[in-house]
Amino acid sequence: MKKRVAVIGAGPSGTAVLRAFQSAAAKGAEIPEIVCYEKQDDWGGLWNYSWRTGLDEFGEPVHCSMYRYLWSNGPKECLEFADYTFDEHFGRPIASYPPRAVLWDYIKGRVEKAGVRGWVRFRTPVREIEYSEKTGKFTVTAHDLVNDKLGSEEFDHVVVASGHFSVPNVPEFPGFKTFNGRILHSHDFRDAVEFKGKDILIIGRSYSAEDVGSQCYKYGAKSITSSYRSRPMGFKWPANWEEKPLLQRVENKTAHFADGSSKDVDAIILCTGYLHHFPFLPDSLRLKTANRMWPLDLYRGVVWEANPKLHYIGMQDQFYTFNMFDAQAWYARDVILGRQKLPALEEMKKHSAAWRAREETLADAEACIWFQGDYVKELIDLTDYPSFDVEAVNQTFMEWEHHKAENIMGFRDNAYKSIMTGKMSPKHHTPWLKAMDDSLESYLNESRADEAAKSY
Ligand code: FAD
Ligand code: NA7
Repeated sequence: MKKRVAVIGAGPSGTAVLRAFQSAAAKGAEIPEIVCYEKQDDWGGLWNYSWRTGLDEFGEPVHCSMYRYLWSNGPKECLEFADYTFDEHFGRPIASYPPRAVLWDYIKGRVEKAGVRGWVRFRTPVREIEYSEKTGKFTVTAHDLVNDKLGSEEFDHVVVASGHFSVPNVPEFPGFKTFNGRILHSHDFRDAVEFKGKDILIIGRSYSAEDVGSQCYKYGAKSITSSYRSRPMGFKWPANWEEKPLLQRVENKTAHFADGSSKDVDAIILCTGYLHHFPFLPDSLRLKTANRMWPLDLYRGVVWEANPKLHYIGMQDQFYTFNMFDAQAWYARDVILGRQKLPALEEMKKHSAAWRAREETLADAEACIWFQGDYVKELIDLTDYPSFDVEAVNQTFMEWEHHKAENIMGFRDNAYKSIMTGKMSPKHHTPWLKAMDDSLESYLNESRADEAAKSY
């Protein structure tokens, strides 16, 4: 009987797995039957925007953590698929920091071309996975939400690609119960216009804090105060943005900080990150980790060491995204197809420990980027994923970091060269701070591009 593989999630990681198997089949390989379970009604993962927060129409936790007006926070040249370029998708070079809708279109374009939509069961969250030592198979139980039916099926392999930026980490600070305004997590942030004219307090110092605060600034917040636990973000913020050490307590509308200062605020947005959350997995199969560059227990960042028939894609903290998920997916595919031989458990653990030891020496974002670049290189060298110049991607990340340090509200106005095609991307027709419309149509509007080229 044909082997069966279950893929959990059809976001960028899960669709990378689908494309990996399809590309092997297109080259004549015999591939297993693939069933991809996806709880949303379309593919693309976080890039598939929903206005909903909390629970959806079926009572399921809403996966979406993205918001209106979200533009890529890194250059698209760093995430480009090596087997499907932006030029191929859009028919011409486009600017470097596309809004969410544009990247969603790109992600979908590759798998639509591959013709694998039929492998996905939409609106079907996985509820439980069990492994039987006796049969050597997994039983996957999933809920067909539309027909309200639970069903179980057996699989030889499972690939977990359910993401880890969806279940919020929500700390409580003293006095939250007395706060007179709205307290929300960035997972539930949707439209910055809600905060126009308001004094906003942001907790956190990472990508969500930086970008949610920038959105609020762009759409007219009166002031932004961001409060950090470890160290400030340190960008050259606009005049109405202040960084403060950690929030100590809240009394009614007043927030008190560790340096003794205070500020009256209308809303508090917790940009305090996310939990790796896999309620469908038993202890023996469940990855338990903080958001970091090298989670343990995964050989080559992918294979569950304690049971190598189980794989995880995209579980690391991310500088590299889409093309790293591809590198992982191609590797997982080759392990499943028997093209990659796995060493003994002790060897796998030694290999992971070496990466972890290096991870612990990483001092800053630049070091993390080179680390992750080396990891991506290790994987692409092992498979037939089209090779690309990882060092050139790292260099583009370095330029991005410098552009942010120069001008945090203007870094998205820069353009970079595609590593995959060698072509320079055009500048966008409108500076990011003035571009209020985040639709695909507006972004790709060439007549506006001509106008802007004259005035840039
Ligand atoms: P996800 O995109 O989260 O997809 C996981 C999929 O699994 C979802 O479709 C979900 O519905 C499904 N799923 C979950 N549980 C189940 C279940 N039990 N059963 C069935 N299906 C399930 N990356 C960038 O490269 N550039 C950016 O600008 C950028 N901005 C970001 C902004 C925000 C606010 C966030 C939160 C993340 C951002 N990222 C960005 C990182 C993002 O994690 C990746 O781009 C990418 O979406 C990760 O893909 P994934 O498939 O691993 O996870
Ligand atoms: P991250 O990158 O995991 O960052 C979480 C942030 O939350 C980080 O700055 C933490 O502070 C902070 N944090 C967590 N708990 C607390 C408490 N209790 N008090 C104060 N601060 C806290 O998550 P993001 O949401 O920013 O980014 C996730 C993805 O979304 C990323 O890929 C982006 O592209 C978009 P610390 O730094 O440890 O001081």
